[in-house]
Amino acid sequence: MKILVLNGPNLNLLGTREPEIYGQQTLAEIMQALTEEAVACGVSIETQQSNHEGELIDQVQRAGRESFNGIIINPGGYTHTSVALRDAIAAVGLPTVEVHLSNIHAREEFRRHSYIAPVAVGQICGLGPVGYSLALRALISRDSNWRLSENRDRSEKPTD
Ligand code: CA2
Repeated sequence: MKILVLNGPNLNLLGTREPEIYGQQTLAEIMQALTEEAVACGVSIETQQSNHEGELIDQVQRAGRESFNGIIINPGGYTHTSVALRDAIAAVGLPTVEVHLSNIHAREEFRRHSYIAPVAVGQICGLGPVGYSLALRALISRDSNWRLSENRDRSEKPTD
């Protein structure tokens, strides 16, 4: 199983400013811990951060082309603005979990709306870095349930 983890604009600043909102850990530390967790679960993950909308869209499209099994995305500020990123996620059709460190529903009004949520399988917010870990577990559990049902369907098919 292969999962792409995407982080959007300004998340490279984590751990340097606004620790009361986003915590003390750097993005590199959070991604390192997530990678270790994935390895322990036998899952391969690739992590990317970009401050550019088009680059994030290119990464989503690549995940589709390269047969990744799912995407974890913290789209940062593009959550609240990007129809194009939403279209890319909808177009590739990979199960995608939207993650936010802060509780976007308890902040400014403009953060309450997400263009991404309707095309994601779920949204996790307000739980800090553990949100990425929960997203990973959700995708692994979804994938193994899907594989179980595929095997069941195959074994139930009548043989000639
Ligand atoms: O809570 C989240 O994870 C957000 O996606 C973070 C975005 C924000 O626009 C979303 O509404 C919610 C902002 C990321 C900016 O990160 C910074 C980290 C440190 C210092 C300054 C910005």
